[in-house]
Parts: sequence; structure tokens; C-alpha cells
Amino acid sequence: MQDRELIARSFLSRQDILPEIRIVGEKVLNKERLTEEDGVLLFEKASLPLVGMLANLVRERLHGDTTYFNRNFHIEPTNVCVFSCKFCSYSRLYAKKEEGWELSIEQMMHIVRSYDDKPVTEVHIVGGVHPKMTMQFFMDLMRQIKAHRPDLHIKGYTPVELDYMFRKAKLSPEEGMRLMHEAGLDSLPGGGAEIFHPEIRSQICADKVDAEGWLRIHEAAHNLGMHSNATILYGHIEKYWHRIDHMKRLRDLQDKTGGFNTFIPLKFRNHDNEMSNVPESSVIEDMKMYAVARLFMDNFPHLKAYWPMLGRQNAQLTLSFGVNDIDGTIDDTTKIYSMAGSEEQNPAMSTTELVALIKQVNRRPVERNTLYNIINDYSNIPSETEAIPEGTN
Ligand code: V47
Ligand code: SF4
Repeated sequence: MQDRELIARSFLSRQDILPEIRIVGEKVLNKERLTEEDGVLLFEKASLPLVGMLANLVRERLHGDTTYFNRNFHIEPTNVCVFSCKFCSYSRLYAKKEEGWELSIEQMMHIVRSYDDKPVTEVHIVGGVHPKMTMQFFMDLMRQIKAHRPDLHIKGYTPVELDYMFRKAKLSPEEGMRLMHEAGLDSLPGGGAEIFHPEIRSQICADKVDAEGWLRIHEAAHNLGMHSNATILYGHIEKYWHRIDHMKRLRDLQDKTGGFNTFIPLKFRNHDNEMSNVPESSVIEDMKMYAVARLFMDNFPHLKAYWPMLGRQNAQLTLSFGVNDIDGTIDDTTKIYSMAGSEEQNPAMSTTELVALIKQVNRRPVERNTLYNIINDYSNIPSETEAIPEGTN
């Protein structure tokens, strides 16, 4: 038996571990699936070192020390949005659209061309839901991107945007996804999931696609052979059981389709939105979220920490709590988190910095493409800088 399994067993045999927690821990050691009750129990009663140790065990069983990142850039076509999610610091209501931005296809192609000499593998397209930006508009955009750079993977549009487009075009999710895929859409990002349970969804984002609609669109994508990610927006008014209910719905769909790549917990940030009175979660709570997610989401291959939202040092910390992916180099092209109050006001990180960040916590940095094929293994390449610059939490 590997050392780490032995260490985990001896940790679990400690007298101070509650018997009901020990039972859950033993399930993890025996590779048994956790129930919803087990998940809630871990959140409520397990210590952080215990869930962290178990999550790290699972992470190392799956990936060893490998920590993935990719080279990507974002296009945010607009922040004008017909919806009014209470946690959103980013959107400008359609009624006040002059306060927002709206990019033309030519402006977005200009962004794409600005990466012509750079080895990026993915463009992540995500934004508000603008009533004038139709499905046809985005299909034209994707065709132009593919005509210009066929190898660039297009990860784009959440079910919030897609559901709105499909309804306007009078298409079913299945028909709509097929057309978007044919126009060049390669995979779906994880956004728009928030908290599925209607008790919370009706309070924080009542007017956008519901849980069933979100899941149906991802299922339609998976059935076309596309992959996708899933998120949870945690740390606001939800209870632990809402988080587990959310993860259970995703785990069930993953059992059915196997199309999800990565689960991404997103920490609620409270700056400049209608939920500014809700305090943000502590770092301890954040690490627990990642650890329990790793343990509960046993059929998701990857767990990602999105560093522009967490900050660099906390993202490093998550690598000991189940996380094996810290997203991409990003290049200062997203505004979602800086507008919501993240420490990362200008989220750009070079490959050198990302590699150093991962090596600093003794993990193995590997550049991947969107589908987790290895592009470059940086473990034996000395970093130009091993240190993270001061003041860049
Ligand atoms: O769905 C909005 C979140 C998401 C706030 O798939 C907020 O690789 C915290 O999903 N505090 C969009 N979060 C971003 C997203 C994403 C990001 C990176 C990678 C991937 C991927 C997906 O941002 C929204 C919402 O859950 N969000 N406002 C806020 N105040
Ligand atoms: Fe619109 Fe998305 Fe913001 Fe909701 S989270 S208001 S759907 S941009």
C-alpha cells in the first residue's frame, strides 16, 4: 500500500475523530461513493485537516502531483444583460445599456488576431445576455474565428446565454446545440450554474434558466460528443445541503453522460452588487469547499481553482485540498472578478509565473489544452523566476 494510504488510515484511527466521520473517511479509503448525508456531515463536522488529507489522497490517486494550467484568453462580448442576478457586479441592465460595452464581430476578431503570434490554445467567450446579440451573430463570430485560426478551441456560452438564444430562435436545446457546434463551438464553460436548488436560485437569480434547463443544455452538448465544465457559486446565503444537492445533480448527469471535465467552485465576492451585505466566506471555508467537492464529485476527473477570483496564494493553497488545475494564463482579459472585488484587479499571469506558483508548492506544472491533452511538461524546465512577486496575492 502506498505511504499516503497508510498515513490516511492512521489519521483516521485517531481517538479524537468522531465515529460517524471515521465511517465516511473509510469509504474514501475504500473508494466507495459518498451519500448526500456523508457530504453534509463532512461540511458540518469534519475538521479541515481531515477533509484536506482525504481530498489530497484522492487528488494524488488521480493525478499524483500533476497540476494543469492552459494558455487562454477571454472575450467578453458585452456586459449588457437582460437578467438581474443579485450577486452580479459585472452586468449593466439593458435599460442602462449606455453604461456597458458591446463589441462588434470586427472588434472581437481584432482581439483574436492580437493573439496570432502567441501559443494560446483556447478562447473563452462569456458575457452578459444582450437581446440584440443573437444566435446568428455568435455563429458568424465562431465561423470567422475558425476560418482565421482553426486550431483555436472555442469554449463559450453558458446555458444562461444559450437558453435565451435558443428560445429567441425557437429551437430546442438539442437543435440549438447542434447548430452552435456546427458553427465552431467546441465546448461549454461551467458558468451560470450558481446554486441549482430553487429555494436559493429564486432569491439570487430568479429570472434566468433554472436547474433543469442548465442541465439539459449540458446534456445536449455531451450527447454531441462535446465536453463541458460545471461551477457552483458558494459562500453566500446557501446552506451546506444546498451545495450537496447542487453537486449531486451534477454527479448524476456525469454518471449518465461522462461529458464533464472539470468542477469549479466559485467563491462569492460581495463588492458592488446587490448582495454586498452578505459577508464573504473565510479561507478555511473555501478550502473545505474544495476538499468536500473533491470527495463528493468522484466521477469528475478534475477540480479547478480559478485564481483570478481566489487570489494567487489561496489558489496555491487549494493544491493541497484536492485541486489539480489552476486555469489559464488569462492575460488580463476578464473583468468578471475584478468588478466583484477580487484581489486580482488585473488578472494576468505569464506562463513563467504560473509555473513558479505551482513549483513553489512542490507540484508538477503541466500545460494542457482544453481537453486535458498535455502540451508541455514543465517539471524539468527550470523556471526563470521561482519566486512569486511581492504583493501579488
Ligand atoms: O456564472 C458572477 C460567477 C460565473 C460573481 O468553465 C461570481 O473554465 C463570484 O463560470 N462572485 C462566470 N462569482 C464565470 C465562470 C467561469 C470562470 C472561469 C472558468 C470557467 C470554466 C468558468 O461567474 C457566473 C457566476 O457564477 N460570478 N458574479 C460574484 N460576485
Ligand atoms: Fe447577466 Fe450573468 Fe450577470 Fe446574471 S451573472 S446578471 S446572467 S451577466
